[in-house]
Amino acid sequence: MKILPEISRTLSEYLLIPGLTTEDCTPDTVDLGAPLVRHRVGEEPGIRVATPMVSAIMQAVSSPALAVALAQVGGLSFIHQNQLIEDQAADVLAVKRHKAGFRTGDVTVAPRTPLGEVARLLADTEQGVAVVTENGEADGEFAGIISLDDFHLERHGAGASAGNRMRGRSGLVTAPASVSLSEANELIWQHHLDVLPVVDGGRVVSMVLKSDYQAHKTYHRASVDAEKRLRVGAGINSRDFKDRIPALVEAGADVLCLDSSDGYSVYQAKTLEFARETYGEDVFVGAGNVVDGRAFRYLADAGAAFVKVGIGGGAICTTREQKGIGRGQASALLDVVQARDAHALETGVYVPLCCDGGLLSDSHMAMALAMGADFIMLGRYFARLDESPSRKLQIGGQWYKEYWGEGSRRAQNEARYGQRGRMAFEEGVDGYVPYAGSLYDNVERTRAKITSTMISCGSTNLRDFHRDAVLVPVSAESFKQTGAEVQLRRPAVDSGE
Ligand code: MZP
Repeated sequence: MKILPEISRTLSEYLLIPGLTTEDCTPDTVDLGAPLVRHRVGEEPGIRVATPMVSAIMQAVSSPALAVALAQVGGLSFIHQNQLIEDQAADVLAVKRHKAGFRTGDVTVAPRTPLGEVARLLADTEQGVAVVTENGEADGEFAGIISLDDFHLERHGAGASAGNRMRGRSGLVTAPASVSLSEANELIWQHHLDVLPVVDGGRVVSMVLKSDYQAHKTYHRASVDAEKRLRVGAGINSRDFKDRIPALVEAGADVLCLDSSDGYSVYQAKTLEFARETYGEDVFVGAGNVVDGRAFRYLADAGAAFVKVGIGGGAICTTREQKGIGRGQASALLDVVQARDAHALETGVYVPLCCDGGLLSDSHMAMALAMGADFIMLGRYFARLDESPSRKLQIGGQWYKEYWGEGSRRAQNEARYGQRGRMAFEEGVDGYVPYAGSLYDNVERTRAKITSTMISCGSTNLRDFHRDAVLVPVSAESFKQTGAEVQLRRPAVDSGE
C-alpha cells in the first residue's frame, strides 16, 4: 500500500490570476483551435478542431443530429458504442452524408411514404430534407417536409409517426425566394419551425433549416475533411473491436475512441495494437480514461491517438461511491499533463489530452484548458440541448431533458461497465437536467466565456494559455466568497449554466 502525499483536488479549488492583456489580445485574435490526435512536435496533427469541445460517448448525448450541429460549430461528436455495430455505423454514415452548410434539394415524396424509404432516398441523393407533396411529384401541392432527423428520431423511439412528423414539420409558413438568411431565421423562431420552405411562383424552390443561420454564422469553423464532409468520431470497446473498428472505418468515422471508465488495462493496449497492425497510421484511436501519469504513459506507448482523463467526476457517475475509485479532476489532469509533456520531450511525439467529466460550468472548462487539457469532453452540457436525442419534458413548470449514465440500468452498457459480460451493479444514475436551448447558442456563449478568460490571462491560443496560465488553489474560506452576495438575485439572462 502507498499513500500519495498530495490531496485530491477538483477544478473548483483553483482560480486563475490575470496576466498582462496586450492590444493584440482581442476576441477576434483568440484562437481556440486544438490538436485532436498525436503528431510529431512542431508538425501539424492529422485532425485539429476549431472548438475544443467533444461530446461524450453516451446514448443520451451523441446522436447524428447532435454530431452534425457540433461539427458545424467546430467541435466533434463520438457516436456511442452501446448499440449494434451496424446501427452505430449507420449513425456515422448519416453524419458523413451531411455536407457542411448543406442545403435541401429536389427530393419529393408522397404523404405517408415510409420514413426508412425517405431516409434511403435522402442518403442516396445526399440531401438533408425531402419535400412532401400531395401526389409525390415536384409540381404537386406542398404538404410537408421530412428530414433525415425524423428518421433518427423515430428509430430512437421518440414515438413520432411519419404522418405526425409531416404535419408537425410543415407549418405551412413559407418565405419568398428573396428572403435573407436572417429574415428566414426570424420566421423560423417566430413559428417554431425546424425548416422553412422557400417558394417562388407557388413552387417550393429550396428550404432554410433552423441550423442554417447559425451554421452560416459559424461556417468558417466547421470540422470538415475530404469533400467538405462533416467530421465525426465513434466509440469502441475492447471486446468486439475486431468487428466494430472495420465497420466504423468503412462508414467513414474520422477518429475512434475506446470507451471505458478505467482505461489502464492490457485490453486497451491489445485494441490499439489491432488498430495499428491493421491500419498503420491511417486510423486514429483515442484511449482512457486515466487519472495518473503512469496510466497515460502506458497508453501513449501503446499508440493512443489521444488520452482521456477523468474517473468518477461525471455528473451522472457513482463510481467513486460504488468502488472507491477515482481522483479529483484537477489533480488527475495536472499529473497527466506533466506526463504528456515529459513524453513529448523524450519521444518528440505529442499525445493530446482530453479532460472528461464533471465540467459543470464554463469556468471549469476554462480551468481545464488552463491546466493543460487540449480539449474537453462533455455529457451533461450537451444532453441539455435541443440536438441531444433524449426526451424533453416539463416538470413543475420547468423544462428538462433526460440524462442517464452509461453505467445506469437504463443504458446497460455492459462493454463499459460489465463484469464477465453483465452488469452486477449500477455505477450511474438516470435523471433530468434543465433544458438549455440550442447547441449553436450554447457553444457560442461558452466560446465567448473561454475567450474572455484567455484574454484576461493574456493568451491568444491554447498553447500559450497552457504555458502562461497562473493558477492558485483557493482556501475553503475564499471559496465561500466566489459568488455574488445579494439578498435577491434577478434570474440570469444566460441560461447556459
Ligand atoms: P459529464 O460531462 O456529464 O459530467 O460527464 C460525462 C462523462 O461521464 C462521460 O464522458 C463518461 O466518461 C462518464 N460517464 C458516463 N456514464 C457514466 C456512468 O454511468 C459516467 N457512471 O461516469
